[in-house]
Amino acid sequence: MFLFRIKSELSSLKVSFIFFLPLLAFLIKNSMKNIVLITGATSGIGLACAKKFAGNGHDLIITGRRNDRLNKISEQLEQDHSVKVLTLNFDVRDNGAVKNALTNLPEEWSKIDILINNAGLAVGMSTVQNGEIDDWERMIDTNIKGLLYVTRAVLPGMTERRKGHVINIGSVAGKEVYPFGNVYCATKHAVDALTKGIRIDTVKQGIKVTQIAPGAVETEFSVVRFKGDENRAHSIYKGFEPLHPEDIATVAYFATTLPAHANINDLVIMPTAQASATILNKE
Ligand code: NDP
Ligand code: 8X3
Repeated sequence: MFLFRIKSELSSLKVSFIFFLPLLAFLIKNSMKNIVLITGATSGIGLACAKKFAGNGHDLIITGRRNDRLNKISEQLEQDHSVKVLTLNFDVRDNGAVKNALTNLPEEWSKIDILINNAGLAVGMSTVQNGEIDDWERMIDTNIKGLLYVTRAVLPGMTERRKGHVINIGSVAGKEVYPFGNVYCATKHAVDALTKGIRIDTVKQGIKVTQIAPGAVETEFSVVRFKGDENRAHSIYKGFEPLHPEDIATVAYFATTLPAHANINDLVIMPTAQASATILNKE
């Protein structure tokens, strides 16, 4: 009789275990779910980050100017990873559009945990004496002012909740200056400085602020820099294996998995074949 009772209690425990386990797993997974805002997620590093974070179960807000791409990417990510994706179509250079999109978010999207400031570009390569003013303005407005506009819109929510992680995509160009890189290098040096400044400004609220500074990554970056000249763009990556955008996504994701007390301040990542901005072991 006693044995029978133990047996039946064990089997009911087994039933409730089987019943509750998936529920428990669901609750744990949801409590660890973050809302990750990635700017410039329509290609390259931003897109790779979107895939990485979605693949790890996080909900995403993805932004960019090419709305057709945003819609396709969001559909695919929701289908592949059962996460929620919100697309926001704006130009980071337009502070009105940035504010409108990011300060009027639906309640369920308003608590952004991780901001990846990735949208950016280089346009042209020339000396300052021969430089195109319009190219300079595009770089300065996107890489510096755009990053600031987005951060200004998102950061108050993080500091209020005393929780958040800002990851700025800098560059080796923010660590060194190379020939014909002048203005692009200046914008990435600004990202380097702003990363340090934002960390100082939010240290009391416990906000994590990280810069990831990559060397050569094969994306649409050089096609944009050389204004659509695909041959010139592809020639940049010939003779060595460049980084893949997924490599940057891997380290960005890793930075977000450290415990609350640990932060990566600055991470420089280059292809193994690259020793500095200008020294490459090309075959
Ligand atoms: P891509 O050209 O592939 O991606 C750039 C992304 O930025 C696109 O999604 C683009 O979206 C977005 N973007 C550009 N301008 C704007 C704008 N005005 N408003 C909104 N979104 C914008 O290049 P990468 O992935 O390589 O570049 C991502 C970041 O990485 C940049 O900050 C770049 O400086 C940095 N970086 C790149 C390296 C490389 O070697 N590739 C190395 C080091 C750093 P859309 O056109 O749809 O608006
Ligand atoms: C992109 C890498 O070396 O072209 O930031 O500046 S580099």
